[in-house]
Amino acid sequence: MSTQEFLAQFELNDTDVYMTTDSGTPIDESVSLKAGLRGPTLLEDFIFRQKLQRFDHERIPERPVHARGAGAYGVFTSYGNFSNITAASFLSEAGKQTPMFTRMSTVIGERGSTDSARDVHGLATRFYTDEGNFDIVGINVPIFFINDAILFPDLIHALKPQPNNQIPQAATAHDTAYDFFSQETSALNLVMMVMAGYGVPRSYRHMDGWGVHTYRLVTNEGATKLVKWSWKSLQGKASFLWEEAQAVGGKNSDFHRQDLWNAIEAGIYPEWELGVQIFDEDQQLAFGFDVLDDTKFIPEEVVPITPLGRMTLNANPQNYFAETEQIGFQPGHIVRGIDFSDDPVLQGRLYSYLDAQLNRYGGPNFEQAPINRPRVPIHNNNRDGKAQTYIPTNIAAYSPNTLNFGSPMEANQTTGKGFFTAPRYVSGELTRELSPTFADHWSQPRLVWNSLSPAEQQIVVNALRFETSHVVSTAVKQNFINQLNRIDNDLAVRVAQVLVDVTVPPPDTTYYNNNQTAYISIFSNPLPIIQGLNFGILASIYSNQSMSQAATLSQQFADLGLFVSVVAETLIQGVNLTYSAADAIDFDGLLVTPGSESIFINGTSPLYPLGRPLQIVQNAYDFGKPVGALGSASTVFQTAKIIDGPGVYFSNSTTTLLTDFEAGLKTFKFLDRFPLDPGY
Ligand code: HDD
Repeated sequence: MSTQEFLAQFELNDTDVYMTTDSGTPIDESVSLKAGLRGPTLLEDFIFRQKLQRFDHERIPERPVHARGAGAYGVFTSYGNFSNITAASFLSEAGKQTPMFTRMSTVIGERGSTDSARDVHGLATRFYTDEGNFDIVGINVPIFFINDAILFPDLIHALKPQPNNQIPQAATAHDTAYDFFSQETSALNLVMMVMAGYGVPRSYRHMDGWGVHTYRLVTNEGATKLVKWSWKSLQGKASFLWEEAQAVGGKNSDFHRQDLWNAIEAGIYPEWELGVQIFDEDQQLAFGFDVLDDTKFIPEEVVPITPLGRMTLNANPQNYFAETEQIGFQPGHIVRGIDFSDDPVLQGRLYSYLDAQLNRYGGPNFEQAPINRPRVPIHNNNRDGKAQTYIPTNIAAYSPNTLNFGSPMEANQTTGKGFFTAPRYVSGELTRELSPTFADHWSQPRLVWNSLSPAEQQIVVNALRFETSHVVSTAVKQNFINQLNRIDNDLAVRVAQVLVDVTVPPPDTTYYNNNQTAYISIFSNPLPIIQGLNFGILASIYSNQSMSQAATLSQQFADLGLFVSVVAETLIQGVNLTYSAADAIDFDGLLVTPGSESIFINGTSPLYPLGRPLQIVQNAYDFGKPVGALGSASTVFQTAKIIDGPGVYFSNSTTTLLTDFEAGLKTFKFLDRFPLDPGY
């Protein structure tokens, strides 16, 4: 059954029908029942009571973390038969397709917060396999903040808005967050990555995903390998600059949600490649750290990724609440052929997600919501509870039984294709402590720092200056600088420069190293494709030349697969965005048309805010985007004081501009525009 067919059985279609109560009685609910025309509303009015009561109960608790997100349906296609490494049925043959739902999210912000907040981003994927649901509940970086799940409430309490005033929303730039980061130093690795651009992805489509923990793959015969799950975006990785992310947050809180929705509606289906880093059971301590410590990643040079298949997101949900809000991912949704590791964070997550779903739904039958139902029948002795929607007919709701001929029968490794736990040796004295193999919190943040270009290192410095400048406590700032100094003395010195009330200790070289990996940098790698990026053509309705050029260019750029907006003063035919509404954040690149120059140079008109057209060009340049002009419109750039340089394109030929912009959009950000600290 296709996803569409499966969902169709739960859809409510309200076309050409009369209004009814929830119990099916046709009604008029547009006005309440009163005692007399001007009299009070009656308690008898069951229509009024039901309508209000249903409204009062519309909300369920938002997710305690990852409250804000967006999701879509898709399909997973296996590249081959991987039964040599796993018995998982969705990986059992080339071309095998499995329906999916994926939800992307920020972590800290509340349900109504902004998409572009600087944060780790969730990428939670559900495979509706023919042997049950399998969830990889991952994030866009290969590591986590903490290495013991018992610290999760501490982490989230420190990062969420402060308890006294609920400030700041969806931001780590405050005292409690940096107090935690400087005390629970396992978080430093992730903090470095978030500051290096992973915290502000250009869109959900432009981020990778990771399962983070070490998992096990198990074959039918019981042979095991350890793995790390990876999702590589086939759109490439791209990020905002921080100034841009803040502008996006103010102008369009729904930027990521809208980007995903628009791309899917336009048939530009985002894709990710699923892969695994595979290694042997006896390599758990072979990489210089413990693979059970989820604050460490295995560089891809050390263990390359083996591709397994491809996820294509190809359908938007029809109802945000029923589908995106009600999906309840759990790392404990696992299938035959996959197994857990002893990672203490994974172990804790196996409890917490089930508990969180129970709280959100108010009962145990949440797996019966259409979005949560497996696409295979379920059979067990779980019974009753709130909102049971099945009608179990077996009176022998226990095992073993004879009255139902022993059914449902227990399935195991040899019978019934059951899930089986791979044998793993566990032995030791009970102990409330972390393994010393988890103790190094500084070598990998150093590796991250080493792997960034000078321009990206400047991005990290600027980000940490921003964040720590918001910290009030001198002690917290000092503690954090001390920790940065254990990663890199230059980094500590540069961040401390703006703080003045702290001192940088002499270099603490204990963990300094020269290791690098080529896979961390976001900005050094061009995008493989530009389909689905936004492009602006700036025009003026007062110039025929401008409008006719805009029409031609609009078609040519749309042919590259871009979402093109022609911007002008009013929404006359051929214009789809006004200067009153447009902003540099609306475009990944923009082009000014000849004939429109005067509105950039004079910049005053009652039809748009003062100076807006020129401001759009200046901001686009300041946000590192490719910008350009056709023919005489290059004078606009002199007015904007933008000098010719990489990513600035002037030409009389539209063909040349098309080629330039195609390359420019792939480069995506021109970081050479931004000054480095003196000496770097
Ligand atoms: Fe979590 C949601 C990812 C550690 C407890 N988590 C949640 C979501 C993602 C992650 C993507 C949103 C799922 C969705 O879209 O509905 N979480 C992670 C990753 C972690 C991690 C990659 C570490 C590697 N999480 C973690 C720990 C705990 C939790 C250690 C608790 C011990 N996470 C939750 C939760 C949430 C959740 C409270 C909130 C709502 C939900 O589960 O369904 O249970």
